[in-house]
Amino acid sequence: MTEGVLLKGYGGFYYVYAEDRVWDCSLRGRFRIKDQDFLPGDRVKILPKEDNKATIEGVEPRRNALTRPAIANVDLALLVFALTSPKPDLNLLDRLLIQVTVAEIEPIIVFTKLDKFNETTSTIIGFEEHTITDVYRKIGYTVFEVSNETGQGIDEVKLQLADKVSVLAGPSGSGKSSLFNALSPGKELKVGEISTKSKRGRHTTRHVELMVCAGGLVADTPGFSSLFLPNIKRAELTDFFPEFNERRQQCRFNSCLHDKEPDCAIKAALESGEISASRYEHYRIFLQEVIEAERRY
Ligand SMILES: Nc1nc2c(ncn2[C@@H]2O[C@H](COP(=O)(O)OP(=O)(O)OP(=O)(O)O)[C@@H](O)[C@H]2O)c(=O)[nH]1
Ligand SMILES: [Mg+2]
Ligand SMILES: [Zn+2]
Repeated sequence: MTEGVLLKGYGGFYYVYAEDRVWDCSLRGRFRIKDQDFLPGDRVKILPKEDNKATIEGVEPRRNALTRPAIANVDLALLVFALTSPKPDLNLLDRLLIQVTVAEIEPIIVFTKLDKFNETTSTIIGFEEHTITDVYRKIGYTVFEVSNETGQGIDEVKLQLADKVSVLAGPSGSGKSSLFNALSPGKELKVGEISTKSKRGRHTTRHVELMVCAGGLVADTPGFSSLFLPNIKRAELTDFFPEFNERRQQCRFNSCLHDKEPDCAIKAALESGEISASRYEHYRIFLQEVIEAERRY
């Protein structure tokens, strides 16, 4: 028996990476698990047969799992957003940061399309930050700016991936498949070029699939534009905003939710420009969502 990682599975066919190769697997007869009960990233036990064929004999409990994108046992999440177009949806980025942190997955933010980005035309975000990269670096997140076209910044991202299971997540058109191609020359995934002749639409990614890339396994995934917050309590929300968390001791009230309370250190930091307006706005939106979800239970 050999241990491996499920790369993808559909229609009764499973592809498992083990011993530096990909095995075509089927489920063992008595091992009755529906397709949707497996996720890419699942650790499975396989019994090799002839050639590269094998049967799946068992599956290990998951260390973590995401629903959007659907994948298990992830070490690293690359949150991919374009600097230019589509305009980066920072509400979605802040949601993704919460989702992966709850799942105990390390996030890395990758801003793409650096070749199209021109700082003089970009919006000034706060007093101290001039770009969204500044905002997230100041909080303490690891942020890369890359061009999938020119290759600028790609090597730095590549260094993060060895011996890990990583997932690319973000909105449609942000450049996830293009980033995968830039990280893994030779393996050309289809990207969203619109064919001007046929106008038959874009090559948008439809499946989650792990692939061997830069010394690790990386999953390209379909883009999405909305995401529910995970099940957290109102008092816990600050835990997922590191720049709020480090200041909360200075709020007058221990139970301060940094909303309408007086003498709030978070609101003071917002006014002095130390906390970004977009981060605070998203905190307020998420707070309302969390409170409404609490009421429903
Ligand atoms: N100029 C420039 N264009 C890029 C860059 N990255 C991606 N693109 C273009 O942006 C478009 C969308 O790229 P994709 O890689 O298909 O985006 P995606 O995130 O995989 O989209 P979905 O599969 O729909 O989720 C394509 O036309 C790419 O050529 C970049 O760094 N610079
Ligand atoms: Mg894609
Ligand atoms: Zn407060």
